[in-house]
Amino acid sequence: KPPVLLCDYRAPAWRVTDVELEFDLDPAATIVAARLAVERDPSEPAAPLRLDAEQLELLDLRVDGRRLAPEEYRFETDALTILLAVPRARIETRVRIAPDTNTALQGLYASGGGQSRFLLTQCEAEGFRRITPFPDRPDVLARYTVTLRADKARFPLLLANGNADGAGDLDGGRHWARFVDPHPKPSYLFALVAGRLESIEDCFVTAEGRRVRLFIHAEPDAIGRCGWAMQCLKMAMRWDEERFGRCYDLDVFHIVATHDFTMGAMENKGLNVFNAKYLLADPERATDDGYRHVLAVVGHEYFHNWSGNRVTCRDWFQLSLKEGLTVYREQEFESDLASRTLRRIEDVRVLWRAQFSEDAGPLAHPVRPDRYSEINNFYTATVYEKGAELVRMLASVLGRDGFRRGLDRYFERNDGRAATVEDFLAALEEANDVRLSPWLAWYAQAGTPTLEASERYDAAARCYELTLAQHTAPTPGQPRKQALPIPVVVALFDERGARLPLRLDGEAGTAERERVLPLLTERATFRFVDVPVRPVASLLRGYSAPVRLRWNADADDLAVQIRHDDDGFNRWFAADALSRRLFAQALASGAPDARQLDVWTRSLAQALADPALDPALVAEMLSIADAGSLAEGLVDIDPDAVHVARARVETALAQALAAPLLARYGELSGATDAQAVEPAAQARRRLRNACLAAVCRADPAQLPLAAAQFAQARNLTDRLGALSVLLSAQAAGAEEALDAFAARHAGDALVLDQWLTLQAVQPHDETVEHVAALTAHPAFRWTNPNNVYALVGAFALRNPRAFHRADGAGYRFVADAVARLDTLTPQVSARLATAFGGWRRFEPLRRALMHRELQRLAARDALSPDLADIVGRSLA
Ligand code: HT7
Ligand code: ZN
Repeated sequence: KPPVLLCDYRAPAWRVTDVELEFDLDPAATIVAARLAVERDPSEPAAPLRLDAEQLELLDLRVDGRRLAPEEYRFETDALTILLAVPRARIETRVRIAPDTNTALQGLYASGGGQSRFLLTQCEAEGFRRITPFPDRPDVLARYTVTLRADKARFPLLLANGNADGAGDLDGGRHWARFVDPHPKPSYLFALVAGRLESIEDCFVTAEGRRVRLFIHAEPDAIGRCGWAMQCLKMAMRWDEERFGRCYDLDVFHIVATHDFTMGAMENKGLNVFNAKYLLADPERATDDGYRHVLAVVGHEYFHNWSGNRVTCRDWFQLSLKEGLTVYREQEFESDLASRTLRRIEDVRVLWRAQFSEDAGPLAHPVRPDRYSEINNFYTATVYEKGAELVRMLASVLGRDGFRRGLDRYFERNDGRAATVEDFLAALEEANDVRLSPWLAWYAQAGTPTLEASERYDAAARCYELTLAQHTAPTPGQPRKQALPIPVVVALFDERGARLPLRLDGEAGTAERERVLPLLTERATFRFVDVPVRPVASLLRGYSAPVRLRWNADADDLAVQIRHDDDGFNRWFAADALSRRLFAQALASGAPDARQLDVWTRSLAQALADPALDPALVAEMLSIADAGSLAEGLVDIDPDAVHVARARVETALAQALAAPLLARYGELSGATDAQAVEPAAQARRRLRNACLAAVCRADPAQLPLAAAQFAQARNLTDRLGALSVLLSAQAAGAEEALDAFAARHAGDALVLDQWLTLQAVQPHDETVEHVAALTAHPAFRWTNPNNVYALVGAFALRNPRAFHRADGAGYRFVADAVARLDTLTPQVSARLATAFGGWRRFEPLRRALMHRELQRLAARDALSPDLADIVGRSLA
């Protein structure tokens, strides 16, 4: 189908003010009756009423009570168009849909099995049109009243958005429930759930005095694992009040868990639906990362109540307006409640791995794309992660209070409206009396800017000059790039880590510990005066802009930063920069430079020995970037060579630090908090597992330590950490450990997904055959997106060595999986196909093999629009 263009946006010709929906729920055949109050925009006197409609069987159609004759409407594969001469009307439709056979997981579908099979919806982005004919676009906001009817024994729980407005019994063992949502909303926020679920309840009193009933609903075997999520929800509600002044606005808030979901969760008004993976947690069955993800995702969906629901997007081009802003709010939430430094490191790792590589390939697009063929393919790292970085930059430029003022203005101005990026910037501008229009270029321009830094110190003049230059390489459809505003946060230190003044030539002194250098043009030189000694510059502190920093800093200077920088993120950033340099040397000449290797390992030895340093930060410093991230920016990539060079650097570190790593492992093993989940306990486990991995890498004779940890583990983090070491070393007993793990966790889908992933990411020659065999395991179903991502997704996107096996077996396996999934869940198939997106950056043999698989996919009959879009753009 032809792409949708941002420049073609037109306000809707018809508005819907009120919607009444009645559902007769049945998994095989559900009847949906809709009554829409529609009003014509007076400036569109000739426009017919176009209602999106997909996969619906139309049973009845009336306007103002009169059944329409065939010549008065058109019912096509994607729309119901009605020719209306009046300025307003009441449209009534009745359609039939089949939730049971809906494996696309968009619209109304069924989840779970047996007794607890239940019905639920997923409408973002364009799923509502698979439920009822409707102008399914985010700028049509309406008030909804929803009545659900179903068999009471099979579906005792009935839920829809908003406050409950009556319920009762019906003949034939059926019952009904009605819900009224007082807040006008776009159709993508509609939701219903019906089934036999169990519930936990709590309560929250908002700062405005509203008493809100909180519920989490899950299948019977899962309800016992929802306590942590409930705590997270209450923390999120309080935090949004305190940090951003945002209160909840209904009398009830529901969360429902499902194992059948294509994404993480969905922020439907007052009725969030969660992938069980991001809701369930207990010490036996969730890792520390799992606990933190629940905190982050529960927060994220809750924060959407304002950034997305109360103020929504005018069109899908503005997706980052809600997603980038909400990811930023989620990041701040976790940073305030747990470790700011750790969250920042993790976010930057994701940005580099997922977003920079997206920006470097054929799927590159701006944070606000200007065209799309299939909107589902734009829920990307660029829209989410880079979008959050843009909000972060704006927040740093305006300062904490200024940003809060601006955001208050944005919510106040746009409450109940569908807004644009321009509305967001205008509110920030007005509240702070600044000009932010240059920032629009960040939203419109794809590609990762490279920031080149060079320095010169003049001892006689006590002057330090820092020159910054930016450049962005062309991306598809954008051959020429403009300079962007880049806030570069800097601090200067002497070689013992004491701060040096930050006075720029011509300025009065400043006592600030760091300052922002605004790079607004292609190149600028900043001249610091009164600098008594050659400084060590700490650049881009806290990762103040999403750029690729090119700076040939002296290795000893990086060591000073690793030891002394008071920005934890930049300590890690310096360690990471040094490890990347060693990797590049190993790749180019077979071995890292001995002196720089020594500088690096000695700095990390000091970090390891420092009892005052957060163990989680030390663990991150010891964990060098994954192969995908290291290869980012390379051309003619040979994945085997990348693997070998990375392994050399990793082994060199492990061997140099073998004794202190073993000692620290021993110290941390004495901890008595195996089941504690607070950040300090998690940090200790993180470091302990990093030490174990390195110790066993340095000396396989230490593998019994891993076997012992596996046998004695009292939490999932330690058990999986040990199993991972045994598998990657292909240790004797690894197979038995795998089997023991599967037996212990039999029947627990989420834990078995981690078991599948652990096997899928092993960089061994035979992994592809092993993964293919695992698709026949009872724990794996092709129709379950969590299973598919855990096994096939992990293999394709997180195991470059095996995916890129030189005989092309990895590519064939993934392309076959993509083809198979396309007939089931196109969204998942399209996402997996992005594994081929970087094909042009590989050495000729791999390039040809990947290209062939893309062509094989392109040649298939009846590709879904989702997959056709990814394959088409990848080949263009
Ligand atoms: N806003 C939600 C997006 C989402 C989604 C999009 C397309 C297809 C299925 C989906 N499930 C959820 C998730 C979020 O960012 O909060
Ligand atoms: Zn979101």
